[in-house]
Amino acid sequence: MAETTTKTPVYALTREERRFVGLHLVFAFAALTIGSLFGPLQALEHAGLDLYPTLEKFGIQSYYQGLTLHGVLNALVWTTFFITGFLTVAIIRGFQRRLAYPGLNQFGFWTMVVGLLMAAVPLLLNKATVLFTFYPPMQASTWFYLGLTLVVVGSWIEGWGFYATYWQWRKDNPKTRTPFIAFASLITMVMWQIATLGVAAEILGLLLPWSMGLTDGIDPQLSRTFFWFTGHPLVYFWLLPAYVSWYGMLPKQVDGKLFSDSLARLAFWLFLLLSVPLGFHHQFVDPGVPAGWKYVHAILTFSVFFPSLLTFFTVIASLEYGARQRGGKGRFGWIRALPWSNPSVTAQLLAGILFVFGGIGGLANAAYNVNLVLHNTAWVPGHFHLTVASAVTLSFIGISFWLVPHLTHKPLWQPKVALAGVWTYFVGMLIFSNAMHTVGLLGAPRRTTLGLAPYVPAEWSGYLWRVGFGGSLMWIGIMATIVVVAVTAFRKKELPEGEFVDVPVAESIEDPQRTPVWLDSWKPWLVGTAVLVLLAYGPQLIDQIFGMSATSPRIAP
Ligand code: HAS
Ligand code: CU
Repeated sequence: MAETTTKTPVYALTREERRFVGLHLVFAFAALTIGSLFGPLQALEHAGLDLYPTLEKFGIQSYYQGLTLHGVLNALVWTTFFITGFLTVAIIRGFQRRLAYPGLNQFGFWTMVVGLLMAAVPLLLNKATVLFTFYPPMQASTWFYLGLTLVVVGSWIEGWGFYATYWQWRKDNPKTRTPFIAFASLITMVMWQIATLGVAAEILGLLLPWSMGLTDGIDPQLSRTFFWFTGHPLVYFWLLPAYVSWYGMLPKQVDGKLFSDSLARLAFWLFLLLSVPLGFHHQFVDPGVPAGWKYVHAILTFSVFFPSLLTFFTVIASLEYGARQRGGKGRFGWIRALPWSNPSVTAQLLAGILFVFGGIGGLANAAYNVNLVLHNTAWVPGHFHLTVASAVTLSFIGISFWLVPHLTHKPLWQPKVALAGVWTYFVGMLIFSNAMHTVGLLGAPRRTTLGLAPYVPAEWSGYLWRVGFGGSLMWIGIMATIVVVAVTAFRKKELPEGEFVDVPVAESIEDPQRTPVWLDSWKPWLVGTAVLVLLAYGPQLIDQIFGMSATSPRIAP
């Protein structure tokens, strides 16, 4: 069985709310479908089979245009649309009340859509082939920057709608602990709104005027500093919604309970505190950032490792609790008692397993001297496919396996195909990411066509072949899951009259009311976050802004 149905949902979303969230998923899955098409093309190119020339008649003019579409659609669009939709469900179901201003949330969503369309045109016309990090002095069309800005602003507006809903709920429930899934969603949104101040400054202050011809040159160093102010916490904006599910929903799906409400809340507060002030770990090789500041950000990066360790412990303890309720025995034997036949659960378990490797690789990245060896090599995409393309994307796919039946009142189509899809993706990812890490250590650069390059040493070829093979398997796996989700959404068959798929909301073993008040109050954490961000970034931002040298000429595709 793929999803548990119930006769009386605790709190049901209205038809309009379901439709509204569903629209988010339509855009999210459309982006994932198109974005994923380029994955195997890049992987096969590395293996020596370059299919890009055949795409020229469809307007895709280069490997780099394909890579840009892949990164922007998968890493930016799929995630942001899925997350805003999923968090809307978590807010409504968590607070068990309607959105305070549904019109505001709708306005936010349509702003995102307009932004997406605005950015899509230059992307498809090869006028924004600047990869998903859009580093200057590569220059994209003004419409690309404007579009991205609108997507971010739209997501902020949806966030304001969440805050208003929280304030209404708080007025009615002054003494109750914030329901966990809503609480964690709010922190995710607040973190995102602080984080995106960097890219807002970069686009509005530097890139837009430059692309409009109002300024002659650009300062790549300052742009990169602004970009990574956002770019690092962006990865936690992707990760935290998966954590909302791992802590707040997955335990329920395995017949268990959240092991510790306090630890779960502490992990989310630590992410608010520590996500932003460590972007220099992406700039270890930048000559314009002094070594001392790189050191500070490296230390802070090792600190943000801890909330993920807390998560590792708490989530596995919750899973074990559930598995033992289901009759699981033995030190590790309980793992077999988890409901592996449920594709939603399996997708998230496999996401977690891959994330163990992704997390360890992250630590290697964060060590300055090791980073000098792996920076800008294939190791880095190896790392982020285990994180954003595994921990995050596989979790979102798993969530969709109950969320789409929840929204449409239709049973999941072919749970077995769904299972086969997530396992295929998992195996493909193991092969692909392992090969990318290793060939990266051997010196293979990232973001470069490799297959036909004359300098490729013979020792890379076995790994590059595995990149191609693993990447193709991943594509087959992800397509199978997308087909399952799409057929479920548009099939005729409905659930039996009076049955629903409820949002799985896990109870906690300890009563949340006993969780200390400081783990449910915003002020100390917000003040702490502001202070830490100012300390870690303030002096460098002042230095770089006052020392700005906007002299770099543009490179346009
Ligand atoms: Fe990273 C580069 C450091 C996490 C994404 N990262 C990237 C880039 C991306 C990315 C996209 O310090 C490339 C950007 C670009 O284009 O240039 N990263 C880290 C560290 C962590 C980390 C220390 N990264 C992520 C996450 C991402 C992500 C999460 C996306 C979602 N990363 C770096 C650094 C670079 C970098 C440098 C720059 C590299 C360079 O030179 O360019 C940590 O947060 C990781 C902590 C994670 C763990 C894992 C805990 C495990 C858990 C699983 C539990 C298991 C379960 C399963 C539930 C410690 C929680 C149980 C199953 C059963 C069956 C029982
Ligand atoms: Cu980072």
